[in-house]
Amino acid sequence: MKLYGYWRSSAAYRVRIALNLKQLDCEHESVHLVKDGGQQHSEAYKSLNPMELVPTLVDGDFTLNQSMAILDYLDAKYPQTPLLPNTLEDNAKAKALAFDIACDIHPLNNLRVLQYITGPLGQSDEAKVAWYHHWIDTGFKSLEKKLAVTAGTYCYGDNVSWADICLVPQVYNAERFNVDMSQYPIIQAITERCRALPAFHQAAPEQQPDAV
Ligand SMILES: N[C@@H](CCC(=O)N[C@@H](CS)C(=O)NCC(=O)O)C(=O)O
Repeated sequence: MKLYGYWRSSAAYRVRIALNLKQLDCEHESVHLVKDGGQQHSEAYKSLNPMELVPTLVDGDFTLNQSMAILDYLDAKYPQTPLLPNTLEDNAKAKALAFDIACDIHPLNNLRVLQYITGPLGQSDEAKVAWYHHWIDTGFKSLEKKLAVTAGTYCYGDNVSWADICLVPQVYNAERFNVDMSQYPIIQAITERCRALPAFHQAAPEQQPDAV
């Protein structure tokens, strides 16, 4: 298997955590999201993933984008260390937490969105940072309320799930933008417990060979 990703990409970070939890061997190919105007826009990468976003997983002759679809694929193909609870309701609830982050928080603060704010929309860096903080705070405040009900050791009970796999990269991203994480004590505590696990630690951006 080969994963096209980038050290700082939250979505690629999710897949790296899942690969580590399942102890799967995978080659990593860096797609630099800033260099050369963004290598995700190169013809070579576009032929692999027309969405021009990372990650993309290649498994033999099978190519797949979308980190959550990749998690689903890995969970189905390699069922060791399941990444979701197995009862219907718990499974759906853990997925909903993951989608709160992956669908409703992450896309608003993606690189191309922030670049559009300061580029074509002509807004200042201060406005971009205000946008970032607003959407993180909106998302994390709501998430904190949900986690007060669902969390055990991790986001949903005492087993790592997709929710944790989405949470830790989102927190890493928020820290880069100097969000004060002490405002969200449950998120902060879960993140610390996840970071203590080797699968999360080894997937961290600063552990990647393309980290600068
Ligand atoms: N929903 C997609 C999101 C992918 C995504 O937004 N990737 C970001 C990095 S986290 C990216 O490639 N950004 C490049 C850009 O914005 O130009 C997924 O989960 O895979």
